[in-house]
Amino acid sequence: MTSIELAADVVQWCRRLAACSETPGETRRPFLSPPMREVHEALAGWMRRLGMDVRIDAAGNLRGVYAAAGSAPGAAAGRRLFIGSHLDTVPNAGAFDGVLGVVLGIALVEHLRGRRLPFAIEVVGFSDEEGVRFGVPFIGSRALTGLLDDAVLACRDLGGRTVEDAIRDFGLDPARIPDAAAPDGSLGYLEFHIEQGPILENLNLPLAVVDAVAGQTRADVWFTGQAGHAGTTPMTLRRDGLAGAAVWIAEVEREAIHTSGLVATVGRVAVEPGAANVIPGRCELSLDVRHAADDVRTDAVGRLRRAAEDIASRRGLAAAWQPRLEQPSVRLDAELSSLLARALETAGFRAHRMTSGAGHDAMIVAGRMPAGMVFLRCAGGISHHPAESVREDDVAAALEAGLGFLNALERSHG
Ligand code: HGY
Ligand code: MN
Ligand code: MN
Repeated sequence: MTSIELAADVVQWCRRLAACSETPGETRRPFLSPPMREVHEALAGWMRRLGMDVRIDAAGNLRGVYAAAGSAPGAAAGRRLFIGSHLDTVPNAGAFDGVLGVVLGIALVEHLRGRRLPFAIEVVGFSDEEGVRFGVPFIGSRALTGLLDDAVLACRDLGGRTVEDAIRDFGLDPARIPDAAAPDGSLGYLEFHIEQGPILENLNLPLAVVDAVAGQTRADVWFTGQAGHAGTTPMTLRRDGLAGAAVWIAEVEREAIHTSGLVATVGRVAVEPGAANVIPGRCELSLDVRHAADDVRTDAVGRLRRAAEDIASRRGLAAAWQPRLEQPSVRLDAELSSLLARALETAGFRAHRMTSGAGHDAMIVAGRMPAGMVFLRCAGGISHHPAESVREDDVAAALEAGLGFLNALERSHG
């Protein structure tokens, strides 16, 4: 198949897998949810047809190994290149965030047309990057890097199940999590991902090489006051948890607008008891703060935490703060990124270099092996939304650049 024919296949695969969802009519596929099994079965079938050894590791990651030249398929070859991304999604997701990187990895193996390289290729579909079900992201890539610890395994979802329970519920054995770690001496990790922003579209470029991934802080914040009758309680005697939270949300937005390069989001609000004629006694919020420079981000988070306490004390409320994630910004591997940039240019594409505002598994895997990323343009920069889409010619560009990258790696490791 030509790269444009294979690209059409890739887009079709992503759109087909988008139907694997907990919710009919939208794409919603959290960590180890039933539709994840459908995705595993569909992709495993394609991988096996390409002669790959396929398994699901104890963290629910889909793992397919395309053996190196001169070694029997299935041989445990330490030297391998990982290519992958995540298979979980946010609620009401698009069809390409995460999945595209896994499908492109398998398509690149198909693009080799049976040719074996001096290193194995392991395509990995991570079980959780978004953190939607347990409030803690990167469960799959933490397992690959040996960082899936008891604190994460003990996190509970809204139904009270822990991560460990969910692994067992899926038919996996948490005791085998150490076997999920990448072997020492891995060559590196490559992640293709949609940009999830408007830069490439504005530059009219199909691809970019990602130099760094912005750090992020995630936390849950509570404002607790006193529920009461909406009709009989004078305004001066209220301790309204939601009203206090609303003042703080406006402060979160003001802080981000006035701090250059900072983005801050309150994406989830839960009000108790949640009835129209009851003054809200309690309000729980999520906070997500990102910046390329860690000190700018942590200073801003500190100011927002103090603001929550000040607002609460002025209103007779109690403020509580539960950190969920402190992820420093990560510079990706310079050598791998240069090799990727040369592969893009050899394939005829300008190698724009950029920082990612979105978090990615590459920022976790970078702690264990050299990691690199290639962004693909996405229409309108839209993501985390059903309107998410990529162009087939940009996917073909990624395949051509990816094949060039593999050939360059073959020359340097032949
Ligand atoms: O939230 C993020 O940055 C990514 O989409 N998980
Ligand atoms: Mn995402
Ligand atoms: Mn993603």
